[in-house]
Amino acid sequence: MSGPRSDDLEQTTTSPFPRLAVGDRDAMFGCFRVLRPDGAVIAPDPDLENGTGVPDSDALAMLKSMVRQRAIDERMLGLQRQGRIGFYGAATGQEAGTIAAGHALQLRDWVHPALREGGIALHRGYPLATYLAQIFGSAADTSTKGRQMPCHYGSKALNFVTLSSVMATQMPQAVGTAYAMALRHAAPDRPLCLGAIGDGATSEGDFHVALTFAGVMRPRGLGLPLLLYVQNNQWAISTPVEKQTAAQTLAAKAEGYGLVGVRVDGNDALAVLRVMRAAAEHVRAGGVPVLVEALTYRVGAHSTSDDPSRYRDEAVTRAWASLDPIDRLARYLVGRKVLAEDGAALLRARYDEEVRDALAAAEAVPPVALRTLVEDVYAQVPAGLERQLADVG
Ligand SMILES: Cc1ncc(C[n+]2csc(CCOP(=O)(O)OP(=O)(O)O)c2C)c(N)n1
Ligand SMILES: [Mg+2]
Repeated sequence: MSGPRSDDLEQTTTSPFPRLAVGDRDAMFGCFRVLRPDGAVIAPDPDLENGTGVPDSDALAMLKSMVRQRAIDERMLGLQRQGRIGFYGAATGQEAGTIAAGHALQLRDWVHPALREGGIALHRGYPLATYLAQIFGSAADTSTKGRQMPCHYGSKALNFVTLSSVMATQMPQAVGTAYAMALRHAAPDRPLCLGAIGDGATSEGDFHVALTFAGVMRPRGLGLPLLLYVQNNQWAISTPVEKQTAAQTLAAKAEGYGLVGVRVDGNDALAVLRVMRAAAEHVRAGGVPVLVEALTYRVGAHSTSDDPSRYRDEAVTRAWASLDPIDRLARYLVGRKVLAEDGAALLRARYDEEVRDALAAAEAVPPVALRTLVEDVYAQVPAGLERQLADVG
């Protein structure tokens, strides 16, 4: 495990489908990127809007959701430490990889998330009150009725499918959803499905099953409208990515299954958006599914049940934290005069207030009713269970 190297920061390519990096394993930035960490555009393209191909309205919308997500995540970590919630998995440092991937989608598209993609649901309009209710498992938890761990959001209206805790199970499910879209809709403008996964879960059998099916299922002779999205934050709890694979990159795995693989700087929202939009257009039209690896770093703990200082060098973490995706995008927008110097701080203050108010309301909602334990399971609740419910009042 090594930190980011300054000479690598200059590496770039202007193609949204770059050749995969085949250099040494330390060439961590052998991937598509648009912005330098200071927010400057690496290679402005005169043929593209703003030289980046990203309209200011898109960049600003992403920044807002990224700042909001960090405000929510930091508050949730604090709540867990106070014993007010049981568990939380934050996306701190991965906000670009999460929000920009979501921003590239349309509302008719489907999402099968992993642990850190709740921000995509929020970005699609999932109410903060419902998000908090799911975390509390309160009576207002319309997603999962208090039956799931926190961070297992779901919304039928938003085509956002509840995560199963068992790692990688969402990937074959995502292939199935994409297959359904291919059967129901005609190219070149089909709804697509995004299946998200972490680096560690790429070692699970389900990931490989999903890639096999993603390649060989070709209804009507076309590829599935499927984007497989790996947020490579370089850790799976205490296991580093080097222990998950001997491949040069995770994107490289795509080739062996007949898919397209792309590696992108996951801390660069503009780069992620560009790659995901290009990939989305490609798969809507019937091209082979695309596996996108977003290279980032888990700057925080795996979850509230983890202490990373016990197994990794936090100097590396600090180096990655200095490549903060929010700072990078905010500096770019300040440079474009779309955002004031203190714009990101003002947004943060606004979202802190929103979270505080939403939290006060969410904590006032009672827990999910005990009777819901047997609902949705039996047409006729067995007498023994009715007696038990009566016993506990
Ligand atoms: C099949 C299975 N094994 C183990 C776990 C416990 N577990 C939960 S998350 C996780 C690590 C996930 O790492 P990664 O896929 O890199 O995602 P990240 O948490 O880094 O976003 C593990 C081992 C699980 N949920 N399911
Ligand atoms: Mg990981």
